[in-house]
Amino acid sequence: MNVRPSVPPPPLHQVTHPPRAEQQLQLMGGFEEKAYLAGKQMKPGEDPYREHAFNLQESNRLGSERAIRDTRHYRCASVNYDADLPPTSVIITFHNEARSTLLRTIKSVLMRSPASLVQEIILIDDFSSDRESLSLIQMMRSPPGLIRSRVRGANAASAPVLTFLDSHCEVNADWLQPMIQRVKEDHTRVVSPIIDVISLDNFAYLAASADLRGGFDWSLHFKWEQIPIEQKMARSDPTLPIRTPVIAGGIFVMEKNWFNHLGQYDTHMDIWGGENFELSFRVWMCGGSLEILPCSRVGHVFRKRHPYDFPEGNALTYIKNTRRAAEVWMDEYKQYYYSARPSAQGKAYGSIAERTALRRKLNCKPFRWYMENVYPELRWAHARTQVHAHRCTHKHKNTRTRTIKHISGRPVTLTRPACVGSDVCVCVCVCDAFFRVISVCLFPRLSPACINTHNRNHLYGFL
Ligand SMILES: [Mn+2]
Repeated sequence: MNVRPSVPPPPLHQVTHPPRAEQQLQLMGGFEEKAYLAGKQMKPGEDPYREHAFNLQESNRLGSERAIRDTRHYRCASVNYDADLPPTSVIITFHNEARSTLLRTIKSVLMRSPASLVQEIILIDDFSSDRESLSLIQMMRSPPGLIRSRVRGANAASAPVLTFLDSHCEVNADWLQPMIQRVKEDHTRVVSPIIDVISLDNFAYLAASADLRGGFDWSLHFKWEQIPIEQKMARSDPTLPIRTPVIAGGIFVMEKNWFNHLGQYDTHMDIWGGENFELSFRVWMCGGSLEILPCSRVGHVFRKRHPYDFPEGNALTYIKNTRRAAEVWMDEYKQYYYSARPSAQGKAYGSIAERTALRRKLNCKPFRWYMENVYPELRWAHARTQVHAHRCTHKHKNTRTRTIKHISGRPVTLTRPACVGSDVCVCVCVCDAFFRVISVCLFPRLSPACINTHNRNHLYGFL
């Protein structure tokens, strides 16, 4: 998951949630928490960030239960949910997780979920080097990688709804009901909470903005972005769901049958990364939808580096996985991915035959439909990406035309009709969806013709 920009906590009334429902903690039976935590201690003088890329000393100091601020909009507290919501299996995959963060994740689920909704918590140990069993609710070891671990957990789940949760989280008040309600109303919805920020330094719980959704650029780099202004203006009720083109991927709720029907995950993806794009494209294009629910909040420790060992290196794994997503789902638009990530061209990505067969079987819509209906804003980003990524700027001096190497590898001739009269112009090629050069922009002098070109660029979200 990526770093989510946080905002200063709003001046809400300090509603905290002390441990409640003692009977839930009995689920943990005779679990010896003290012994478990004491079983792996930091060595004196050890760098507290070394092993987990967050401040382990702070995490250990906090204990397994703590009160956190209720970061929801105040109107969320008065939303009603059905009394007969279906139960869920909470699937937590972890890889070399610190014991204190993992335990806090589990206990926050037990403390802040209605007992009737949590049928089980399934812990999947994703090949950790700390092999001591937690002997908690249900625990399995898995072949390496987040993606395969999730599939393992989903296959083991006995409840009709799956809740995937990261292993360094703290769920907030009533986090589960809004998500299960939406899935109950329409089983094709895949929903996620607003992901609050737990500081990796001092473990402060910070409210994230409620105006963000998941987006990406053509290199398939995930980013949080503002909801488009028209949608924001149309939101009369802050408790309503936010449609999102992609989910961050670490925390979401989905019906189990729908998860299986849509083909679970692409298990030929390695370790970590890119699976959220593959899942998001698949959900949208094959008849479902993705939402962020503002009345559900889950805190997550956002880290700056991975604790995973990537056998092939972090970047190569990401490229292989995203290349698989692009090849299977992006149709002719995959060329933008390759132009934004030229190094992906030669990278082996394995066979995608099974996944393309799945796409045919499910009769999924083309990526063009996704672009037009789910993420039209990506087109705007597109021109910008190309120009920045490929430096097709060129000084024009006194020649009328100039041939440059285009991102597609083909030579492109830039003409400068608007440039007549200027001594020095910088020309920028901007390309449309089919790599046709659609304009040439000029600086620093803006003749009337140049201004037209400038406006045209503006139309494409460039400049
Ligand atoms: Mn995480």
